[in-house]
Amino acid sequence: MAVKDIRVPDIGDFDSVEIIEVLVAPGDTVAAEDSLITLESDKASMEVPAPEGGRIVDLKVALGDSVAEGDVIATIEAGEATADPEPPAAAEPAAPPAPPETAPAETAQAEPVPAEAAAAPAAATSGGGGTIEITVPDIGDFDDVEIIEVLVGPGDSVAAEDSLITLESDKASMEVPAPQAGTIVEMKVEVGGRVGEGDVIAILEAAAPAAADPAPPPAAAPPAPAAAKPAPTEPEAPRKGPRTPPVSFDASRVLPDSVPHASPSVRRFARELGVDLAEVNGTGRKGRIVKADVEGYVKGVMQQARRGGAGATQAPAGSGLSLLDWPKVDFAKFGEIETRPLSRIQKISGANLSRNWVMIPHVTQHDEADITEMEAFRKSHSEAAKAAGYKLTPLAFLIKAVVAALKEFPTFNASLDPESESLVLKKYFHVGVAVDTPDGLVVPVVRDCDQKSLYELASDVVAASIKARDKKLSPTDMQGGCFSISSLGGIGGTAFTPIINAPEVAILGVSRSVLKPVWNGKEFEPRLMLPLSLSYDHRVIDGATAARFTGYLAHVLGDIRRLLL
Ligand code: CAO
Repeated sequence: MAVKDIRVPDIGDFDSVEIIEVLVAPGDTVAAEDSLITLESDKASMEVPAPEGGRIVDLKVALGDSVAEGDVIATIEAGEATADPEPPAAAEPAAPPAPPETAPAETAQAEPVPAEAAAAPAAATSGGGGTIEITVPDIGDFDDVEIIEVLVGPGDSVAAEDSLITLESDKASMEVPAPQAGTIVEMKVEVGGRVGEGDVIAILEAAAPAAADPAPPPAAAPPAPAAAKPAPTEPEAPRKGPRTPPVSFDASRVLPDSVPHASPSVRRFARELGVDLAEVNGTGRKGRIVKADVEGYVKGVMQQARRGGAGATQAPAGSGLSLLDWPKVDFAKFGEIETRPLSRIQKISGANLSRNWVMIPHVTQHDEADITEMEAFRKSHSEAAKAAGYKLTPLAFLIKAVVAALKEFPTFNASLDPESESLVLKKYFHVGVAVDTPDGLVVPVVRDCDQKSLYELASDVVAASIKARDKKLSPTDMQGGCFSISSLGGIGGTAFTPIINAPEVAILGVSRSVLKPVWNGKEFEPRLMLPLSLSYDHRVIDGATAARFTGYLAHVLGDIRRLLL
């Protein structure tokens, strides 16, 4: 079977365009019109299709190469169904428009049309004033192309050559630039509409020509390649080159930052998957988005949704609910600064805290417990505790009370399992205690709290906090927790919102106890009140259960004899 060369077809008057994607490899079988490579300039991209079906024998180009019309990009062994020999370069590539019969390619090569003239969209003044109709210029032999982006709106000021809309066909995308500077008065098209050469896309109030403005006024402009609604039979006198290829193989123009660079096939692929390209990071050259970037984005979203469990959802693209990039600020511009690197603990706990805050729907229930009697009991035993070598603080009582509450409300001693979409209920009682260290926050776990005395719990907390501050905690010391307590009681405050320590489903924040006048039915009595702040995962626990949980905690802390029941 004959092996034929596949050549770059007529791509207009551009003789060096970069290959940004190679879509096939030797040995691949392709059908006629399958894309083989993607070419891209600053303003347009196009795919070069196979002129016929067959097997790719050899690739003659590589990613990053520059090619021009007639260059061999591959050799193909034509398949049986496509034995009809046809010159490869003439095989109607969908992307670059073929030159009209009146403008042979040789002429084009010899006398290229200046990019400015060739690429400029048609503009026609109406009534000789400053208002101009901007029309779709010569876009080759495409007469019904979809508008995929409208980049400006009424009232926007544009400079000459600023992109106004983006058109996309099956194989190419192209932008239509402003023929001159001015203010957009009206847009005549919208996303999803279809246009052909000569269609009016916008009305522009032309800016008064400045001395330095290189754009000549419309009347003095050289005849545009496509005047507004040109009669197809009229000769285009000054133009000798080919029909202008997709508006713009003009390297002088730059895409606005908001428009992601991607080939038409990648744009189509993203659209099919409902991916907003503005949210995808491009890893291709100059930040271009390639197919693998879109795949990676989708994979990331799926993994995130799975990790977040049954209730996790992804903010729909364009909803304004997705996370923005972190603001980059040059603080030194505003005054003196000092830069201090984050500690290892801060980096690790920061990542965990932000994941937990973003992925868990937190609600915080506030309550207070009357610990007047509990404190009297604690104080009466504090000397004995000190003599035994540890400190008996309210925290040991809180751990005891939490264990009792976890037994009463088992859904608080649980974790979500996103894989099986179920709740794992634990029969053990390991309580994490948040410890503030100079390097950051850590949460060692006190194990089997249901089997320990107050003294043992107090002793374990002291041992864990010493270990934490001496940086001696091992990863296992911080694993296996069922529920956490964050006590700021020794420091101060009236209430706060602790962040749940995933995969736990709740955390108790404790603030400083305060002596308050409490009405006992007959009179106000001074009582020592302990503020409780319970954050819970609303996917697992509802508000009524949370209120009962803190009520129960207050109940047992109000009379610690209940802990014996
Ligand atoms: N109300 C009033 N006083 C309280 C109290 C409360 N709720 N809790 C503790 N105190 C008292 C203690 O009795 C002790 O008083 P004395 O010195 O007179 O005996 C003093 O405050 C200091 O207590 P402590 O902080 O040394 O001990 P603790 O058992 O209460 O806490 C620990 C231990 C490790 C939890 C604590 O040192 C710590 O690191 N807390 C910070 C936790 C944190 O940063 N949480 C925020 C995380 S963000 O979610």
